[in-house]
Amino acid sequence: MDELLQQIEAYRKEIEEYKISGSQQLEEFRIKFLGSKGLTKSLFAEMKNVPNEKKKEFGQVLNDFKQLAEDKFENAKQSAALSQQSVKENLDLSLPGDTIQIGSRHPITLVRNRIISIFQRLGFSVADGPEIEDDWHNFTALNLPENHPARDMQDTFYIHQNPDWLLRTHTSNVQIREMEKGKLPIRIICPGRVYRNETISARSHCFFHQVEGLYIDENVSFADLKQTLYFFVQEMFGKDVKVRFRPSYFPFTEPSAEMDISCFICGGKGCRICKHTGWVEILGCGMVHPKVLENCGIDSNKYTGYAFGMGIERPALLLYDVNDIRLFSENDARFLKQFNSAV
Ligand code: 2NL
Repeated sequence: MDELLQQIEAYRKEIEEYKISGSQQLEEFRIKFLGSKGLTKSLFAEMKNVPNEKKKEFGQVLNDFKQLAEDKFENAKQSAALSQQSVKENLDLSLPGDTIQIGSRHPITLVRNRIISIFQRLGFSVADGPEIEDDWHNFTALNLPENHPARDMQDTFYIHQNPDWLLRTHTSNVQIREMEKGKLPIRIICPGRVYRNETISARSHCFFHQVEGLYIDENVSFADLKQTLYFFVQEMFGKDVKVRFRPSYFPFTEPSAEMDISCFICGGKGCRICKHTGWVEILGCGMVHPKVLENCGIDSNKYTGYAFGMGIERPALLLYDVNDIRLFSENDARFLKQFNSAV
């Protein structure tokens, strides 16, 4: 009996150390340990020679042994099947993986980021605010009179009446909220999406993007505004580009101006883009109206400031030679993947 147990122990070791690679070795293993003339079978045959009182103990040892041999066989069979499968499917695991499609930035994002980074270099920080706004922050605080056409239901998307909630028509609401916080000086740039109830066409949409800027401190002058915007234009459109300011009117600035740049397509000679004038209008600006400052709790005798606002779509159309504003919001991958910049 002891001899038999020692023999079994030796077989156990042999099984544990047995290297099975390939189907031939697998079959050899099966015949040797699990076959009808195999070791397991002959060990079980020894049962009849074991004394009755030891039969139970010996049976247990035999069963464990058989289990060990079967587990080894099943595991080896499975891994053989797996490697055979990869051979069958012609899998070459050394090949490089499929390339991952890297997305591209949206053209509006590209232009917005360029505008932002130029102003950040001048000390402006980016401010953000809600797209759903109340009447005060979008209109009243900005000195927009009660009868102003922008307040008309036809011009603005109202979401709720009394109290009036609407989709902001410009990002000035962010600047109003910043001024209301009462921390001065303020030097911010406010990019964002704005909404106007306009008929959608190749040239205009009911939502578009804007960047507005605001600088408030003691002794801020129109000269500061001009110099800042001139720097911006040179960085954005090139060193040769000229600017001109034309008097204009906005209820929230006084004086107000419209800024044109010399056409960067034709260099000012006149082309289709500048309608043969040599100039392209790109933004509106002015000194913040004292009433707007007072509406936000700022002492207009002590502080002055300038503000400006520009659309992003128009320069994006010009810079990328796109002929239809609707392409920016159609999500057509064939259009979008042409802008493969990582900036
Ligand atoms: C345009 C003109 C402009 C402003 C926006 C502004 C904001 C505050 C106070 C005063 Cl809180 N002004 N913003 C000023 C002048 C012009 O935008 O044509 N934008 C596309």
